[in-house]
Amino acid sequence: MEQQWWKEAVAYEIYPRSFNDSDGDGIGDLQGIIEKVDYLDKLGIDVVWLGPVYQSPNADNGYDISDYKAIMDEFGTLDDWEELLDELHNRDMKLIMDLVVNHTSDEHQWFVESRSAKDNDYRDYYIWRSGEEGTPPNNWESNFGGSAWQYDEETGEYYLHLFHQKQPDLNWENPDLRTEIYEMMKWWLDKGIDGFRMDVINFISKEPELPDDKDNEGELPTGANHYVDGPKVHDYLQEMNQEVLSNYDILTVGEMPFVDVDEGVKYVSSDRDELNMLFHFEHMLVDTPEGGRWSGTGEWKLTDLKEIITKWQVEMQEQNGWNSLYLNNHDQPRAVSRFANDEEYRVESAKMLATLLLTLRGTPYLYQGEEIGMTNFPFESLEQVQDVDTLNKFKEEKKKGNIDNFADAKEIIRTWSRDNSRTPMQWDNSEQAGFSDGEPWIDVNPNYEEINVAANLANPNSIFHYYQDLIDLRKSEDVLVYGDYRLLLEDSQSIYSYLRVLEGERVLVMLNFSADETKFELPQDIDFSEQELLINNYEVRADSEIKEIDLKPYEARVYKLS
Ligand code: TEU
Repeated sequence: MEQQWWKEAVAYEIYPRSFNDSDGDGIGDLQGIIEKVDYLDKLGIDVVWLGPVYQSPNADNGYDISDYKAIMDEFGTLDDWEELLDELHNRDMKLIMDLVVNHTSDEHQWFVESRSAKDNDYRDYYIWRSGEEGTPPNNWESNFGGSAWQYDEETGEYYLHLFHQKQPDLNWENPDLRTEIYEMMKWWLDKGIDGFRMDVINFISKEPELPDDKDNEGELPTGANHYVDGPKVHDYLQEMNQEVLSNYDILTVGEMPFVDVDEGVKYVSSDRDELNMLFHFEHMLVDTPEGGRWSGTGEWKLTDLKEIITKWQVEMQEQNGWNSLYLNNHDQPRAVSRFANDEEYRVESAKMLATLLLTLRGTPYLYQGEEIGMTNFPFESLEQVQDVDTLNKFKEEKKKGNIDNFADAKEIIRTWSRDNSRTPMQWDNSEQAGFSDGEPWIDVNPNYEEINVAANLANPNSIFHYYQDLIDLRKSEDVLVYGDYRLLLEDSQSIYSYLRVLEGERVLVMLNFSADETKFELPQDIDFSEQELLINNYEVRADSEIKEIDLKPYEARVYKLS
């Protein structure tokens, strides 16, 4: 297995709007991030993935970009950004930027031109189709609900938007557009950034006929079959690699909703020269009801989660690919609320999930607040919801007559809203959790007095310190980076256990996903004469042997076997 810095790195996602506000306007900003660089260094982070900070009217919090080469006013200036890059590099940390090139804002100059006339030079930068007002060109649905088409009176045609109507999709068939994007990427790379996280990059190639979707599956938005991993996506990424990526020593990670493992390995197999790794969503669908997120709250089985993770672990290792690992991000509920226990066993179970994240094969990505066990938000009214996805779908469901008011949607919003992970980072127990001296753009979680960074730093047994120890451990044990993964106890509904194996070195991981004490029985064929406890989330107990142990609720242990 080829060694690469990006395989050994631990990454941390910052959602800039919610991280730290330095100027009291209630919105996180670049100077706010700079204030916290030492904090990230202390945690042991190697790579910061910075959510979009480009100029944007914020229909989707920066994922609608109106100028790729300017910084959003609310976040600061290009000088602030340069300072952040320097501060990270001075501490041997790297910076990867969000690259959002499936769509732009409708306020981007290209789109302003494009919509102005059918014969405008930029017309073909976007996807226009003729149609009578009221009958969209096909039945595709936006990922945020409603039709994926917006009628534009100026020229009497429709444009495609797979997300918000203020996010028109770019037409990657157009070579001039591709050249402009590559040029923009080089502009940032030449400033010294260390890579890109590529937003919905597996959506950029649409089937050119844009056919109606006749066999839509429940969880996918209608139309997805005709643009997820579309016909030319690998050609485009190989071209991008050739033109741009291969000229730099960088980390590239593609965000790829709905990708499956067979397609997934194609994007990242080392001999195909596309990307280094990808974010798939299969484990994010494990608890999604058949009819999609708005049809219910999430039930899931550990055996399903293990099956999904195992499939990706094994395929990537067999096909020369590399995984990225994550349990939450700015679009997902908080991991501890979703996959563990955010009440009685919040601390123990957050540590247990951390153990999973840091001992699987792949590059781990923490999401801000995960390292202190931040939880979902207890929404009480629609006024507390800021997320355009939630608000749009609420409107659509109401139109369909499925819901009437907030109370009908409360449990769904509490379970799924993207805002769960977008509430301000909880720095201390002062007002607004130390996030801002002003009124935050989104409410602070009321549990900030208990759950915050200051309290975590003061307590040697905190979740923060456990992450710190795990990150150190991962860096000191090659087997945790490069070792093969082998699942144990496949059928257990409460225990997730696996081995990592590298040239005779073996690490054994045991994770109790249940709130009950659970018996762990080591399979007979695993022989060893000695074991060394590397890390665990309860007080160390003097167990005479590990062939059979009663694991406490959410207990996690990692052993080295010899
Ligand atoms: O996300 C793509 C995407 O499909 C998710 O937003 C999806 O809605 C979510 O996982 C719920 O299932 C990316 C960005 O991460 C997101 O913030 C943007 O809104 C979206 O693209 C459009 O740029």
